[in-house]
Amino acid sequence: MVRRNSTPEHQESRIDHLIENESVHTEYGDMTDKSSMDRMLQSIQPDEIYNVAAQSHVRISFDLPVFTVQTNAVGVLNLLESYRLNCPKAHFYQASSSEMFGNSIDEDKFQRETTPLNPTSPYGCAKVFGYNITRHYRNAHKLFVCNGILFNHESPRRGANFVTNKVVKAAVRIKASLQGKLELGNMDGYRDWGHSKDYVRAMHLIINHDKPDDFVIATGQTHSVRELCEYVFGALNLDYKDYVAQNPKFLRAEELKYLRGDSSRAREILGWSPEYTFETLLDEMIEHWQKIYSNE
Ligand code: G4F
Repeated sequence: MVRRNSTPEHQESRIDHLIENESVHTEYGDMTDKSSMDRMLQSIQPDEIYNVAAQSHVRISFDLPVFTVQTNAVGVLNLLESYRLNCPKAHFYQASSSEMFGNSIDEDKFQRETTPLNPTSPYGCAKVFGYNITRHYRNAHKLFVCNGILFNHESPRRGANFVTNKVVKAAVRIKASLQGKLELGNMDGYRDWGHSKDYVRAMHLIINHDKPDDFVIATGQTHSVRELCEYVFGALNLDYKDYVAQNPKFLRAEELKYLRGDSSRAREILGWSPEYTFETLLDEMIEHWQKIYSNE
């Protein structure tokens, strides 16, 4: 499902290669327009529904709180209702998020399926509603619906206003003398960063498990934004301290300080484990931007 965009070239640009070989078919729809989902689900009668639609940028959710809630919370309810009424035999996956934990941490310094939800952003609050309404539809209507509680997942395809790709792109440009400095927000936040390929594999395992359930997906390792800068600039033989400055415009009204996920249940029950590490993920992203700038 794709949203209408005033520049049609941008509509499907990131999946052009799939559309060209006809392995993907798209339809116009919008999470705030239930009629668009009714039309699609009635005619397609899907086996699996993955809801990964969201206003997914946490800092921007402070600027667009109402839109974020309409899309990330009410949008989930729209889709669940349309699914319940049009194709209730399908399996349904909801993209829940580690942002829902906010600053809640278990005593052993991990977050897991039983950790209380205590969100610190409009995005996190909306995701908590999406998570709870999904569980409610499972209990009340006996539908096959599940939540993946995914920690941060990245790849070269990540938008460049998220911190991993922002840092990698800037460091490669600085190395090539195309840029002088990099401005960031809070450098002392910790995140558990994994690779999107590993996490999408987990989504498929969750939706195909023999019973509907909720699973945390995470690497179990955590690093600060400062450590991320140290690694990326270091890989290019640069010292991040010479180039990185703080700009308050990238700070958040409330910061989420520390994420580290315990994905033991997914590992034991689904047999999932990540193939990428923090280092191999970042190496792949560095190589991606180096290729782009060496061509230019
Ligand atoms: O890359 P980020 O913007 O990701 P964030 O906020 O953790 O959210 C991502 O992960 C969530 C899962 O936990 C998803 F649900 C969500 O959709 C999204 O994919 O920021 C990561 C960290 C934060 O601590 C932030 O404060 O980087 C810090 N940061 C420091 N300077 C920055 C910047 N983040 C961004 N985007 N831009 C900066 O300049």
